Amino acid sequence: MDDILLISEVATQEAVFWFIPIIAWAALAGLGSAILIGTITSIWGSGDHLGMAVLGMPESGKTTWYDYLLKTNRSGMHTVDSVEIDEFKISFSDGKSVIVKKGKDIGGNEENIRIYYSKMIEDNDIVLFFFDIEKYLGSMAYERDANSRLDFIYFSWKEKKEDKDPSKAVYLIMTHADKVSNSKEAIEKVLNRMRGRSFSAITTQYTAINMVNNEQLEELKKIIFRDGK
Ligand SMILES: Nc1nc2c(ncn2[C@@H]2O[C@H](COP(=O)(O)OP(=O)(O)OP(=O)(O)O)[C@@H](O)[C@H]2O)c(=O)[nH]1
Ligand SMILES: [Mg+2]
Repeated sequence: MDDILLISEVATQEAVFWFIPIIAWAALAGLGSAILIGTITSIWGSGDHLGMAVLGMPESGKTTWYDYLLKTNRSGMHTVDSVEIDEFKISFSDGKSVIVKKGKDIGGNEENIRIYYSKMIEDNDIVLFFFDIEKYLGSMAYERDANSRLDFIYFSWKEKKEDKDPSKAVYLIMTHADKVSNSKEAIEKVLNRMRGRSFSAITTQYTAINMVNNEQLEELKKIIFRDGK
């Protein structure tokens, strides 16, 4: 995998500054496997309560993400319907913390779109949309399915949260980055395919990640939950 961090051209000045420490950290750590990052910026201050909607495709790493945050071990077992997740606290070594509100780990099956998406979007502050980058690039049916879910997310957000900018709240988590030979190219291909779509406004915050690599998970955790200022 590449050892570069990809910063989107649309990054704001502030976001670029925020990424400098991450790049330096990755360089220092000599990570040959640093995750690729778009303009993901954390907007959370210490002690904030955050509502996180974890949505996405089947077998895309949603439960793996919760497993990492909660130190549980449920991934790989197809989440049936949904599992309630109690409020939990994420603490960092410098004493800062974020409280993640009570939520749900839902299965990626299609029926769950109708059952849960709308309400979860309404109830939460951020949406993490998980999909397998290798499958997105390799299967038209998968690409179409992921796109229609993103379309649904974008329009639900606009409808329920008119005043809040979805481009700052939705994160594309492109998993299985270890399955593609060149993550940077793969991410560009995905973004190119998404450009011009109705939901393109929610494609500015993205990352490609190998979800079975704890260093990368830790990096993503910091990016999403840490106050970047
Ligand atoms: N190699 C690799 N495996 C991954 C990655 N992300 C998830 N997996 C594996 O993919 C399988 C499915 O992961 P889950 O976290 O259970 O997926 P999910 O999105 O919760 O799936 P459903 O609950 O069925 O919708 C597990 O065996 C994970 O270890 C990744 O980035 N790379
Ligand atoms: Mg699951």
